[in-house]
Amino acid sequence: IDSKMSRWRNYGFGQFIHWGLYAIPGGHWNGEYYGGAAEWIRSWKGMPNEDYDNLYTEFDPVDFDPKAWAEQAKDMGARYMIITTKHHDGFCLWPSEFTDYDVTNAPYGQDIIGPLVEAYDAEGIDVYLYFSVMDWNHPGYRSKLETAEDREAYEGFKEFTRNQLLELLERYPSTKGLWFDGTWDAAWKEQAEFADNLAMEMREMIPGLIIGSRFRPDDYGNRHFDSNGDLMGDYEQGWERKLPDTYEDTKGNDWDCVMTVPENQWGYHSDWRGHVKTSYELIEMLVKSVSLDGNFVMNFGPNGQGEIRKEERQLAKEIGEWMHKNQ
Ligand code: JFZ
Repeated sequence: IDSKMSRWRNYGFGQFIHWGLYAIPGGHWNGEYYGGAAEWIRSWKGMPNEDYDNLYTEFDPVDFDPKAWAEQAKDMGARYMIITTKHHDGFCLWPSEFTDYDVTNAPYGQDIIGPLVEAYDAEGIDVYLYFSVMDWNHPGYRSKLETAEDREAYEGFKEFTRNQLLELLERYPSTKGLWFDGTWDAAWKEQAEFADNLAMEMREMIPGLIIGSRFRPDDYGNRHFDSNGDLMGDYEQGWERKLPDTYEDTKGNDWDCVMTVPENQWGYHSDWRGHVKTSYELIEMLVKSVSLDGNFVMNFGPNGQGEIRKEERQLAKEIGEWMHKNQ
């Protein structure tokens, strides 16, 4: 057992944070309610892309308090945190040299990721970067490669993806791991060799870097294992809003389960409908995850002002009390 995975195995509990431009509309546009996941509102036909793509001009989270977030995570008992550096919309929460679509061009005008990393590092909570390969903002991005032109454009997009990932690791060298997303497209499935080389480069930059199984392309729905049945990454990212039933289901691999508080919202939605999980339900899932040698990761979706909603703060408090009582 290598030491980096013994670090992973000691987490048990983690915090996910989905934060980006989608927090501003919070699941509504022009008074209309959008019932899909709030962070997917750009793909909703009720919201014109131009409107979404201009939301960055309103990104000014004056209440963002990284120290308070990190203290809350510490009190809750989280040992690692995953932050959306860039979701599918392509908006970057760090100043990226490779696009203008980032925090520096928003009214807020400052890096979000750096202060978060610093605050969580100070609390002794490991930081993982969420990164969506799929990028709705990049002109070279394609879901499929159908023409010679597509292929050429996509080469530029691959270079951009590589640049951004290396940039993130260079800027935030205390990063412990990566949580990948948006790798299900046909175009990415052809990039196995590129992904392998890039993974090697990233591991050279940060020895011990823990990379999730969603980076390496494979068939959607079963993208975690290669043809020999081996896991394509350091841990399996397949347990999303669901838990394995038995240890056999985990195939003995390292894994994490990422979980929303309401039914399907990751980003901030101002109107949660349907069942909202209680602290008891979340604790039960945490205990089950740990009993099956996995990590349980609870999601938070701060609002457009940078505030964590009171429902989530209350759950964090209740889970924290249980953690302290039982440690
Ligand atoms: C993805 C994102 O589309 C979503 O917005 C959120 O960030 C979530 C954590 O990840 O959604 C997925 C990705 C993969 C599966 C399900 C939802 N899957 O493999 O079942």
